Amino acid sequence: MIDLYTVPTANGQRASIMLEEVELPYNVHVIDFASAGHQAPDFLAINPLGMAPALIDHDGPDGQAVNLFETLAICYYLAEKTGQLMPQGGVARVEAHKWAVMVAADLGPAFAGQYYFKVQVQPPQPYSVELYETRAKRFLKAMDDRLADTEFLAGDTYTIADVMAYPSATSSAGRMDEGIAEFSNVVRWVDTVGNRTAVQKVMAVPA
Ligand SMILES: N[C@@H](CCC(=O)N[C@@H](CS)C(=O)NCC(=O)O)C(=O)O
Repeated sequence: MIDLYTVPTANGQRASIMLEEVELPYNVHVIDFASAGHQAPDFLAINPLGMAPALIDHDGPDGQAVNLFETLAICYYLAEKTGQLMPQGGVARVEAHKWAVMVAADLGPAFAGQYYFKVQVQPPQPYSVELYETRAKRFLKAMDDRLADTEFLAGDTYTIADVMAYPSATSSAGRMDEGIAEFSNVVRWVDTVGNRTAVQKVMAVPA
């Protein structure tokens, strides 16, 4: 059994979509940020960074329990554990790595900055919002160009790269005034990915 510790944000959605896709049973524990649940000693024992999502797999390698944090590490782990959503070799595997890391290292952090200066800080800081939204759009443009040539980010098949990117292109990009309208290939891909049962189940949970 897996225990998932999460919040209904883009990062939480990535972990939940991955768990739904690979069809492993899991319990959900929502971290209460308002009461600093992410800084509580019992949660820091699972994720010493004090961030959600995190999980415990009580049936990890060699039957031992393992704790995991960092959304991308969670996706890689579940892909390896189940043999799903990560091509075993070839160009598609390289592409899946590349685009999944792009979300974790570039697109996700750009939207995290945008969220901080547009939603969390009062009053919002337009200069900083523009800085982060300009960065996010640069990365969305790269995705758009890629998706002009391929159905999914890694190529012909749906992979962890799509799981990582979908919440950014929907939940996070929804905070931009024009959304993703200018990225027509991303719009087409959002439609395709958004029709998956696992994705619909997760995205129905209010964020
Ligand atoms: N790089 C981390 C980022 C996780 C993250 O920023 N989580 C937010 C919630 S969406 C959080 O826990 N923030 C609390 C904090 O930074 O103190 C990941 O990919 O899991």
